[in-house]
Amino acid sequence: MDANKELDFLINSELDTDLKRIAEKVVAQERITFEEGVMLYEKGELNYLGVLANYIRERKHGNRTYFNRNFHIEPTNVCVYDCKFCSYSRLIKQRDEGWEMDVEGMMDVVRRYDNEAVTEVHITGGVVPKQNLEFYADFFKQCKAHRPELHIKGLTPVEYYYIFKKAKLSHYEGMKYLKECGLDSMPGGGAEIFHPEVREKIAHDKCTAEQWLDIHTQAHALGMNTNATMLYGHIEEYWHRVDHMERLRQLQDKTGGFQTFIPLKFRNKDNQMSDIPEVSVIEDLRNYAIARIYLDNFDHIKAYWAMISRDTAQLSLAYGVNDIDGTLDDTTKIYSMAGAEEQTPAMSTQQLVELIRNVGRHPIERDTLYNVVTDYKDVVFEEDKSKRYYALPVVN
Ligand code: V47
Ligand code: SF4
Repeated sequence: MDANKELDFLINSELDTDLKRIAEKVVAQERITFEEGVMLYEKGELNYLGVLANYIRERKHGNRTYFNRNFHIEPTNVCVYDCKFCSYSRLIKQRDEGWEMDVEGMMDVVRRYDNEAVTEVHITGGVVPKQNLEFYADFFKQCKAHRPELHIKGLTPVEYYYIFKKAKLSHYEGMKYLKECGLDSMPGGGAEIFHPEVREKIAHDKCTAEQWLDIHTQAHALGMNTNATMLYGHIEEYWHRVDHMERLRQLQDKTGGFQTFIPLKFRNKDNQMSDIPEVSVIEDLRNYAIARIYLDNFDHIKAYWAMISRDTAQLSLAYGVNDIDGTLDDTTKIYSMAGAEEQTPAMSTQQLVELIRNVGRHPIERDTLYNVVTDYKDVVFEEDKSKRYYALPVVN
């Protein structure tokens, strides 16, 4: 059944009147309210949410599903902050258990990819005093001088708030300076849950929601695109998730600078919240679907495969997701240290293409800004001509 027919079927079925009203709004492309967002979490069953989210996804993107070729640099895992969910960082007093790169060390990582067709370096990690404004300015300049076309998606408001304050620069001045040094865009980390009721319990000492949102606002004013995340499935209630998305939706209405929303599932290994059980895959899929429905002004919803596993990433493509992130090449430890299934996260282009094709979607390699690098719809990999493992026909 196609997405339109599925939705007609749903609306004409014996649905709860509130849920039917939301389905009608989705068809009419009307925005749902905060209360309706909470209602979706409380009453929306997986199949209902999947039909709505997939309808929106196919309306926006058809079957097109994006990935990129990227690698990460995590300049340090030592951190002045103490987020309760973080399995990755070591406090300054335990810094001998961690790593702290210098600019040359970061450039060594960049040079490792000199002969590979990567398009993006994603930089994120802990916060330490010596990795200050000039440290990153120096790295961005060297990186651009070495490989101008490599897109630098670097740091989050957590790092920026700290380094701009030390450098006595406003958020706008700091972002402008680093943009001039070569910064291209900002990943979505550090958002966690915005509402202070939760934020003060899980991330009490880092930037506030207002500071996070302001730094993104300044980046957008400078013409940069950025992403946004939400760390879900711990102590927050459903309405905190809707509040989080509401703040993003409002900022997006003003600036239009967000590209992608990335829900991040709380993983509970080796952190100060390890007693909290992880949510189920069903809840992950419901959450992707509600994000797709609620964030009507975000083009892309990403399932970060390194964090939720390849299988769930595949499933998510039927629940509103249209992007699964990139090759990674085992350059990030944030999730493996928190207990993710992928202990050495790396996928080749071919593996990503097959993962997407195997659920009948249309794989496209993108750059960070969603320009098409290679459309894999009809590409046959040499070594695979004899194999027939595509479960579903790939359509547009
Ligand atoms: O802000 C830390 C999260 C984020 C845990 O923009 C955890 O393309 C779950 O933001 N369980 C950093 N999550 C990663 C990030 C990201 C990842 C992929 C793509 C993009 C993008 C951004 O990781 C942190 C925090 O929310 N995190 N520890 C944990 N135990
Ligand atoms: Fe530091 Fe980021 Fe870990 Fe928080 S989540 S402790 S800011 S590395």
